[in-house]
Amino acid sequence: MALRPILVAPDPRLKAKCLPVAKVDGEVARLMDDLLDTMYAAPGIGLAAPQVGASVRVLVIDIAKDGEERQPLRIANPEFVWLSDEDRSYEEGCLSVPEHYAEVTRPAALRLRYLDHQNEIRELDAEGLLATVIQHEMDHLDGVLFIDHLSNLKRNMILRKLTKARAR
Ligand code: GNR
Ligand code: NI
Repeated sequence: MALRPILVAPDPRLKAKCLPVAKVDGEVARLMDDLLDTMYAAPGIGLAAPQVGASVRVLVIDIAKDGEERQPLRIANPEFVWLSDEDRSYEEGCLSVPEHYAEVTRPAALRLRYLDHQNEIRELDAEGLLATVIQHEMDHLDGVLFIDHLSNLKRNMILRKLTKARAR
């Protein structure tokens, strides 16, 4: 069990394009477990490696509700196999953009291919909240935050507030 500090925007480490892992070995599996511990403690429903300063294509998700059994997803090197033409809009937040929320429109459903914590190739079909969070986390691996989907005006307003809040 290890918690890692979560980086807050604007931080250049959140803008980097992350590299794939060569394979999911013990070190990557440990990173996945640290990400889950950090995500549950926050609390959040997803967390990507760059949010704790690790520039690799690794992320975790658990959208189970409070009181329900945990359903952790440990994901490395994810790729979209399919994205729906249909979109959906959802009010997103981000642990790296604390206390700000905005509607983001993305494909409503998808199929994902990835490596799990045992380095096995897996595929997953997702819709609804899970599809939204998968895309939010995969954006992080390319240095993209949900505020990058907003107008320049809205994004700059949020970034200015985060910079001011940090100075305190
Ligand atoms: O905890 C989180 N909630 C959330 C809500 C709507 C859309 C996306 C998310 S992900 C976020 C955690 C986070 O920042 N992951 O990168
Ligand atoms: Ni996020």
